[in-house]
Amino acid sequence: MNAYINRVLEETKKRNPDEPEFLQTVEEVLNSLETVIEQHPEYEKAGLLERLVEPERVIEFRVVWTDDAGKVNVNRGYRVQFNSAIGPYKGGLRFAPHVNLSVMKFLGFEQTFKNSLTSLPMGGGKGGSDFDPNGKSDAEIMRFCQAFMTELYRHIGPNTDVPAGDIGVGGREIGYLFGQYKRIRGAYENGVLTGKGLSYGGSLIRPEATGFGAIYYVCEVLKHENDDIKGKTIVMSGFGNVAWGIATKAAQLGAKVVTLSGPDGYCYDPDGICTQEKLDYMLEMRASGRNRAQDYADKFGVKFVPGKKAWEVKGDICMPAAYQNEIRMEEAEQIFNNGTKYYIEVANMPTTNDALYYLMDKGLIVAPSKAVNAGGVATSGLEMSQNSERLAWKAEDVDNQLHNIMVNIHAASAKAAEECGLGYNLVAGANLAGFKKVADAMMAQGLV
Ligand code: 2IT
Repeated sequence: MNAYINRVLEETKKRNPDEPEFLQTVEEVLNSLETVIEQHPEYEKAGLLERLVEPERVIEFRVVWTDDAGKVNVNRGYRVQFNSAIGPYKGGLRFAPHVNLSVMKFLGFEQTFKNSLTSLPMGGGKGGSDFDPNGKSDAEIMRFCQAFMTELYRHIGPNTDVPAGDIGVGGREIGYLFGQYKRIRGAYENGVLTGKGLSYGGSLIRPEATGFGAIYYVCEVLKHENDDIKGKTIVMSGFGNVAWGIATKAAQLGAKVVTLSGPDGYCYDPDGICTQEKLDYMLEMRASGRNRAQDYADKFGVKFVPGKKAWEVKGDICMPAAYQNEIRMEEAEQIFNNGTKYYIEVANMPTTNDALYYLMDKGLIVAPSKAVNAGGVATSGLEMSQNSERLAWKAEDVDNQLHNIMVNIHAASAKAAEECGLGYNLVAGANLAGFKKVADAMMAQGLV
């Protein structure tokens, strides 16, 4: 291992002892950069990696809101403004009990590389709160969003930092957040948030974009392997917005997603989540706030396996689309033993590093989330363009651009790895390709 990378890794560990998720992603990314760091000794002189792993700014704030019973509640809000070398900070807001500084920083760091990969001018940021939206009334969600934005508004703007949704933050929450931002700012700046409703500046295809983009990326991988998506069986986790987009596009292309999962267990639907009724029901399940996968099995009379993960089911393609670190060594071994050929990460960092390297060593084709799920933020970038033009593009035009972006991300990643002598290594390739633009911009802008 390169001495400079090693030193930065050691220093990062020392400075952030309580941030395991953040250290995990830093390790994974820096491990890929050896060749390029050796080719550019000027990076070390400029302290490039030390700067890259330190967020430009971390904001933590108190969020006070009153629940329907009149009880006062306090949550912690975050916005990590990680890197603005190539554009305003851009990245989602996550509302979930597992949110903490380590999770926010890992997501912000990943976002920096992901956004660079899209080829659009967006820096990396992430935010959220340890607020749990499950089981909350609509009025409670609104009051929480208003309280959250009452602090956040002073840190964001269409040219500064543009948040969006993530786990626990969908169209409804973005609406409440935007309403409060507009009220406080006293100006109609709809470019401040993406994932908006169509009536106030949202983009067609944004809700579908992450899942559609993931399947477009899968198609590029299959093309590279002289294979075809038609007839493929996909084993997937999660049942949120991203999972819905995956199932929808897979069904359109003649593949079938046979599982979905939640905190309660997984459903196995051998016919595939292919009909409009099933796909629509996924959206209902998410909107219900019950956070229960079993509802799908009850509704369609398919098997539900309580307390288990879907990875015991055999399929051609595995697509974890739930949350971070759901694939550890045990699940990775199961996926390998099932004869899976393609392991396509979708959720941000769904795989522990040991499990990730294990699957690569075992010869599976492994695709990293920061490339596979980049269609979501890319389409947010397209929403920003429409807002600044004061125009709304047709669905077909947005979808075509999304498709092109995903084709380019795959091609750029494959090429970057190939050029470093790593072969068809999409994991290293995404890191290398994402790094290049950010590094060039940071070098050009001096010591900031
Ligand atoms: O993880 C992600 O890329 C997102 N949650 C979407 C971010 C965005 O700004 O659309």
